[in-house]
Amino acid sequence: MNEKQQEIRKMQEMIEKWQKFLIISHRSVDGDAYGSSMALYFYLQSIGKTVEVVNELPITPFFHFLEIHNHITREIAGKKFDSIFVCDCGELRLTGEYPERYAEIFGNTPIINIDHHNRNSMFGVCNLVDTEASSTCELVYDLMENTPLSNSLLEGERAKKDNKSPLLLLGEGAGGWGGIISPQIATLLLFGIIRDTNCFKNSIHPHVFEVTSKLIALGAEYEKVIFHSYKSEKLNYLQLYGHVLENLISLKWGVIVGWILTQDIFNRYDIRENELGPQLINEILSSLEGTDFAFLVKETESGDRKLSFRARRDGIDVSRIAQYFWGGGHIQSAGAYTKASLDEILKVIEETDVKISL
Ligand SMILES: [Mn+2]
Repeated sequence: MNEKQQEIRKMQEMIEKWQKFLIISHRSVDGDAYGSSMALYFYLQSIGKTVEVVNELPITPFFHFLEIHNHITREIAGKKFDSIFVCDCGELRLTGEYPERYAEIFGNTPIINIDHHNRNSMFGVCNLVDTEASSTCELVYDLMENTPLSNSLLEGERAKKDNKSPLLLLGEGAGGWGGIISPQIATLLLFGIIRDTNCFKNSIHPHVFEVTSKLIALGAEYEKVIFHSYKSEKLNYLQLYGHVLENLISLKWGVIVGWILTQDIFNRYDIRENELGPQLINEILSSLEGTDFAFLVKETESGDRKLSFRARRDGIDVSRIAQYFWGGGHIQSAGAYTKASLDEILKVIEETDVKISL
């Protein structure tokens, strides 16, 4: 049994033993964080557990098609949990203010850590961390697939459908406590994989396609995910893209490019800062010739700055730049919140590029 299988086994024992779970992911939630958290949420409910998902920021319209907004809470004061799942988070502090604000909960409750970031501080009592995985959703799938269905669920499914039901791809035959991957859960997991791989352009290995294939067999709504991710851009967003291309900041002869979006610009295009996802920076970076590193600075409504960094070439570790601003992320994709001035931000980006020897 390898290390990953051991952690999955440990996690299964914890899920079986405990009843009340809290699920949290990073503060600035992306598709993989929502996909993995909500898939776990519906899965744990299906096996009779009590579950809450918490996030301090309201869900943005981009995620509304997933129909998960009524299932996310912001308030956990005075509540008790047997265990906390932290999804898609390299460090506990990236979940936002909850660990500090509810120190009595976070300090006294065992944490289960599921993640694929390269800098994970292994803060859980159980750490399913695989830096080779495309996404946390892929790992959540691995957990579910390797958990046998309970006999009663298995029989119930057999009674409803014939033996060829795709549900029985999972956990066939072994008596246990596991639940079923419903089409809704499959859609959430597929969404996370598609978002984190930027539609199968990054972090690709054979297992990603195996998992994707099984999720589609289980009823994941592939077309719906693609439509909402890549085929439904609003005109004002495309006009903002036009502004961004016109006002590109080029450093080091175009090896580094970036954009600064102030509240004035968001107002001009009638877009709220938190509605603009990483799509913009990903798309431009992946199509520009000769550019290895892109950054985006967004001014938030409270006047802070939200930073996103993306690298395309091996050897550039943008998570180090994010860490300077107390953020985190992957080697090629990282972010941070900061009160630093624009001058300081640009200076750090320019200086860091020397250290990473562009
Ligand atoms: Mn992720």
